[in-house]
Amino acid sequence: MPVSLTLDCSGRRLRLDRPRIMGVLNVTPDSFSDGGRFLEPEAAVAHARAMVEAGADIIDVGGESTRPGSEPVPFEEELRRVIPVLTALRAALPVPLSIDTSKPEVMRAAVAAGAGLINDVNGLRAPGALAAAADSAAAICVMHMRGTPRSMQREPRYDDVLREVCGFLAERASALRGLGVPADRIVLDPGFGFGKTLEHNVALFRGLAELVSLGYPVLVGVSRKSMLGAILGDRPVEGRVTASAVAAALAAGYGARIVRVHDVAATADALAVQRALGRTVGPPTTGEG
Ligand code: 7PM
Repeated sequence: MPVSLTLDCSGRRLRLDRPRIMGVLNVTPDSFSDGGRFLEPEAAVAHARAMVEAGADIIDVGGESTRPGSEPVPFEEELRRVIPVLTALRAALPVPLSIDTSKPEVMRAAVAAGAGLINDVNGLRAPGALAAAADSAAAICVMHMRGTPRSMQREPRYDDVLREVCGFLAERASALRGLGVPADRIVLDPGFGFGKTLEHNVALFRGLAELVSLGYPVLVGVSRKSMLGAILGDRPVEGRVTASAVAAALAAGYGARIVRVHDVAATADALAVQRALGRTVGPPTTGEG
């Protein structure tokens, strides 16, 4: 099987020979993690710059809250939030930028403004999203979510969560490949916390190697999530930094190639220790062959 050590982000190659850090930059007014402090482009750039200095390899810009139960934001509002920030980041920072969106209009405008990665928590299920992503030159992270942010935590049920999530992601990757997207533009993400109970999240995390074996780079986002709060006995979000860093290192040990995190410095330390002392993870593979 041919091996791709890089992710093609609109012609800019991100090496995946070691796990990479995606720093989260929320530009929503209601984000649970930052309280919407980064709505102004200058504040957003300052925060992103600090994340890059702490070791972030990608900055993920999100303008729509995906909080469980949240209402969708009209695309015009999402554009108003993210485009000025992407434009400012593009001019200020050397790293690839990611756009966290499910809307085809936002994907196209964000890519035109310099985003090199489309991060869709809805797995490209919105009408037009698959085509918008495929038509771009950007890398695409396809995430699994059961239902919609509004409905996803209503009694999630699976017969076999690992099989269902891997099956969904494999099908989405095939759909992209069928539209001409090469394997080195595709990333898969099991979507921790999106329509999953703690038990489902644990089964997915412990089964990450199975998702990795599909042959695409895997992204893991567990930073500050309630599954970590639950493991620590209902620990509030401010007390989840250490758990998030440990989980990032464990994910890397299972073969994840990108970790999406809020606390970049702690994650960088955890990944450095994993790399020095943890089990060796082989090169990432493409889905080719
Ligand atoms: C409220 C609830 C606000 C949940 C934010 C969140 C992921 C993501 C998010 C992920 C990928 C968060 C989530 N999570 N994109 N976007 N993977 N690819 O905790 O796990 O940041 S939003």
